[in-house]
Amino acid sequence: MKIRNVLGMVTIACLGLTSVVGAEEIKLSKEEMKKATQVYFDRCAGCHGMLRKGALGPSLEADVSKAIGTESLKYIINNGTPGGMPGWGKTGELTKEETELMAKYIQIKAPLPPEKSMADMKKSHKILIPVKDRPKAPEAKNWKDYFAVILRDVGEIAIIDGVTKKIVSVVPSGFATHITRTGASGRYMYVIGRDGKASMIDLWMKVPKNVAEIRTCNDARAIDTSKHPDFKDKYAIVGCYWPPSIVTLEADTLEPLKIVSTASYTYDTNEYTREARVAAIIASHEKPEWVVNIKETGQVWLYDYSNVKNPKVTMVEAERYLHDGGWDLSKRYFMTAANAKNIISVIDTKEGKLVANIPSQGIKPHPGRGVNINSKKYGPIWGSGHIGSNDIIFIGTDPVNYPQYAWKVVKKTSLPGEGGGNLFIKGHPNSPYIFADRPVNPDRKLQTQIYVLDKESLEVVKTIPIPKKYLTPAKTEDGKEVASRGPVHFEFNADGSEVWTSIWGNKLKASPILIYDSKTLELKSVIDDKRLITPTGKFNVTNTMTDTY
Ligand code: DHE
Repeated sequence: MKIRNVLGMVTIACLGLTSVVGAEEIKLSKEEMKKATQVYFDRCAGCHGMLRKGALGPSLEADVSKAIGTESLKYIINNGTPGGMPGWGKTGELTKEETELMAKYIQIKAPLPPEKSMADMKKSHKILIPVKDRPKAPEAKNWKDYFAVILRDVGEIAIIDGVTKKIVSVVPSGFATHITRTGASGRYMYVIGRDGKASMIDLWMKVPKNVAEIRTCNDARAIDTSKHPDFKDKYAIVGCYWPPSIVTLEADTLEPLKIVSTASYTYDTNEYTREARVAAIIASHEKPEWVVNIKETGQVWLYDYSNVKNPKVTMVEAERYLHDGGWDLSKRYFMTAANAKNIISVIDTKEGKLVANIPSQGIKPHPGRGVNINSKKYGPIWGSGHIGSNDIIFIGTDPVNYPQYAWKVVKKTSLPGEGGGNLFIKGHPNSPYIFADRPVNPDRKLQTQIYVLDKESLEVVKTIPIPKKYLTPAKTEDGKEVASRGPVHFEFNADGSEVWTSIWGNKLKASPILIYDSKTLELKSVIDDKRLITPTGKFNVTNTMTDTY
């Protein structure tokens, strides 16, 4: 495998790729390249970028990786880092051979991923059940309290009745399915896979099924719908990582209508960025607008869809690299994390401008949608956790009645123990508590607890360890025993009396959903079913359609 160092240059051969560095030559066969490209897409591209320029994770461009070297890269890929990089070897997701392969692959120049046109997209479009053949009225009583649960590693969605706790159907979706969102009326659950496959499930059916699907792009994370009263359930939007673009679709058939490229210039240094990925999208309830985070350029686009073929876009300069975020309590301000800069950007969607870039006082803020509280002391506040540190922060969001707190961190509290690893925090107006997870903290004890914060004191008042019997270990293909990661993500039922979390297990074994009373904090029920493979995100119909968190 090794040949002498020549010039430190990268050569691309037709049967594989070669990179010559220092005394080491990296050569991968065509099969190895194919495998590594897929693994990179599945596990690495989300944080480091398809072109490996970095975002949530650092740059992995070939020269950077070469400077680190194969042995150190293997160590990092296997064990992870305290900053939030998962230990892919330790968690059993990558074998020893795959770990070594990836350590080599990232020292070779990133291959350019394929582009996609409207014609490509149309080829994949399927109306599985035409609108006229769908139910005219709901066929199930509790559909507004259904939960869509992502079964990540098998690319499926479990639809679970929030009242009976029964799985009413399991529906196929895209690869490594990421999130779901509802339309304004809640009838359809829209699903996005990491492979850009969008699908829609009709929740009015007795046994909910997919009624339409389309492959919008090669890599995506976000989907939403038009929520303005005049455009209720009219359009859907997919935000793509690759090709970086916004795709607008008909909401009842997923017929594609428009593609807009987001490749653009960074807001601050004005460098051209081909990989300007679409991160969070949120629909305004008051304007015919989607609020769209363009990760690498640091712009938030206010995308007016009222003239869908000729959209208007207000490009608000915010900060890099934009990731996730959600509404404040009034649903006027979009609170979003520029996570690599440790900033929360606040966008006023009424005025169409940036209000503030607030230092988050922690490392890598990661709010999901965040959490809203109407605090006696500070008025309406919004909160976020961090991946890279144990800080939970709360920001004042009412500049009229509480101007002294507006756009300031009014409270910073710490999760117990060292390190971050929090991914999601969730609340509901009817619960006195908010709930935080920590699935990517390297410490086993900290990883497998639920953190409960009191809404008034904003302090952690309880930690709930997950009973061992729900953290069932699984055996990987190479015989290694790996334990489930801890609980990930929370969602409330429609009336806020229960909070659901799921155990993020290995794909070789099913993992349960645990349901707690949101006031007494007692474990009320457990949904344990062999179909629940890698349950991650959970989306209640009522809370998703009303943006309650
Ligand atoms: Fe997510 C939200 C991107 C990994 C579960 N995730 C988001 C959003 C983005 C994003 C941009 C906001 C969408 C929106 O609101 O429109 N996620 C990414 C990544 O790029 C990343 C870091 C790496 C990757 O390769 O994909 C990533 N995400 C994960 C996971 O590994 C999680 C934990 C498990 C999984 O199923 O994939 C995960 N992400 C989620 C969930 C949400 C989410 C559950 C929605 C939170 C909510 O409450 O609304």
